[in-house]
Amino acid sequence: AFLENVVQHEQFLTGEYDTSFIDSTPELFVFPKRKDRGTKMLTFIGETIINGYPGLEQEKKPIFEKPEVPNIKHSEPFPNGTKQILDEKGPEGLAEWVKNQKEVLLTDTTFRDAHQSLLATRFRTHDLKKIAEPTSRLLPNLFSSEMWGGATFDVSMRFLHEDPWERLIELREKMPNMLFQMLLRASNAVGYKNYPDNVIKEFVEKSAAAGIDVFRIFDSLNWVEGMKLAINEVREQDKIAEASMCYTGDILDPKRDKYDLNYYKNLAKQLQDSGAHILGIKDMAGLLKPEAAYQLISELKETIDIPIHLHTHDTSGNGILSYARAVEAGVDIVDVAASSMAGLTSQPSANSLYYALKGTDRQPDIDIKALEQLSEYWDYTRKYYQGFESGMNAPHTEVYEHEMPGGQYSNLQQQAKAVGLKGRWNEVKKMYRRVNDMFGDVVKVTPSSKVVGDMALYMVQNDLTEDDIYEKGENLDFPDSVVEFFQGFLGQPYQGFPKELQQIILKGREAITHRPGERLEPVNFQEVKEDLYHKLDRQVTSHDMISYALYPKVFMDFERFRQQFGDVSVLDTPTFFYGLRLGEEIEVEIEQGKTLIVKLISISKPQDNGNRIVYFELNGQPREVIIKDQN
Ligand code: 3PY
Ligand code: ZN
Repeated sequence: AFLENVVQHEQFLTGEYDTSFIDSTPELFVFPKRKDRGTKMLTFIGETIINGYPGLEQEKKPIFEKPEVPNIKHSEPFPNGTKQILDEKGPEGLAEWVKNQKEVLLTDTTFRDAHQSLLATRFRTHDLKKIAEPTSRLLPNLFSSEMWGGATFDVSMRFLHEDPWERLIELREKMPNMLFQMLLRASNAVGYKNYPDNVIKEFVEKSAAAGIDVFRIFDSLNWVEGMKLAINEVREQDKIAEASMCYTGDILDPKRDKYDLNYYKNLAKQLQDSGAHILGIKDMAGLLKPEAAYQLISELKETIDIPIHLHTHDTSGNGILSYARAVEAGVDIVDVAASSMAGLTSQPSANSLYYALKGTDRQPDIDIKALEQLSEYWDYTRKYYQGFESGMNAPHTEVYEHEMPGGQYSNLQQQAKAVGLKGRWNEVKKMYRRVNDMFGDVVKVTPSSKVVGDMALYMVQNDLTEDDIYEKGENLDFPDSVVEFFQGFLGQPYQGFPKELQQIILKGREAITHRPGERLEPVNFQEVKEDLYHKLDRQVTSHDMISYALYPKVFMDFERFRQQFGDVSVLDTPTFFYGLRLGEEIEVEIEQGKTLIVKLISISKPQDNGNRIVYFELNGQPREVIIKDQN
């Protein structure tokens, strides 16, 4: 194995080596572990058959119809799209181009926010990959595809056991003409807390290099101070900084005067002055009512010069009308999803908007037939993920009351289930709003929304009322996220923290008012690299280092999972979630041109120690794995 390593080493191959080569090249001593990908995969499938996929209740594998992928000619050159405009004209040139378009432009969120908001972010790369190239070829006029960031980074490692960077790189290859957009939580990157400045910079730099063009940057408290570093770094990379303000409250309600029209106008000006190429309006819960959308966009058009990109969630059912009014007021770009992945907690439907604007000169310029075909693919594929549906199946105007972000709804519901509050979801929603008011009416979006959610769960779980908090607060152990929020570790809320509650929660701990990232110890990436090299016993990429810096435990668990079960991203989704039926046979392409044929033959009864033997055929040969039955 040593000799093999030497003769395959790229430095050896280039001929540029001398006698110190062996001493200075420690990786020559890292030998590939005996890789038996077949056994690893069978162990994972066996595990799923016997013990199920965590979080899915249904045990029997449903029969799914196979989604149809639209026919495209792979050999033809890709039509040019917005990616080519950015590469040619740069971010300012692109922003100018956007302003000059008559029709409203569309961002397709199906690859990210739509499934984050409908299916707890569970869409796998396997299913995204299949529709990537057709989308790119059939809808080249889209402004962008939002396909990364937000919760996808964490969830892909934690629950899907796949590498988020691989998703980005693989999709990039299949969609060379389209701007790739990600959601960046400013100083919280794609996590739930502030990170040191150098982590944010490194993350932006590597995401840009791997293919992200448009960075939608927001701060969970609309604290511009917390966004400047990310905006600057995106500009540094010559990519598009879409600095965003989160919409909360109701500008039409004179009683909700904390966040009035002037608040948003000032914020928009500050973001433009901070270097935004585009202004994002992030209506993460879908609170922007149609008339409010009209007023807000009209006023902002008078206030700033950069294009305006509006994002909403259709929870209330008013999304299309809000967009239609925003379009009338001159919004430049809106976020939509393929119809079968649209509506409710997701974005409004692209297909519906197309028809809603018929007869106006701002109707989007897209191929509606193609869009319908693509929607059909998503429709069938969505069924694979039915176990993660939130159960909401009609418009839900109570969102105007609880104000919960679309991306949080299905996740918090899962969390509530996990802590034994399955039958008390209504109480949790009501408490969510009460906590918001106790906290001084805060912007609720990841991670501030998680803090509000954690507090609501904590109060319902412990049967605590608002009065209890003020009366018995000294003796209560508040969730860590709540304590840290009141310490200022997520930044500063507009008009500050409510002082009395802050004291009760902090119990003498100090609160900061500076930007957390600037005083956090920078991560020493060289050390991380060496540390990981020893832990993983393999070459460490810059992507590994960032994943580890952001999510050390999740990343290490993911690595251990991969060592135990191999790369499970190659499995089809029904098998990934449900395993195999007796007698079922599947083909798994483990790498290009290399396919395994797996068939489930039988399953033994549990032995005294709880172990069961699962009998397979792998490429026609009998194979068995032993799985501990956890039921
Ligand atoms: C995220 O931060 O993931 C969101 O989608 C917030 O709306
Ligand atoms: Zn959203």
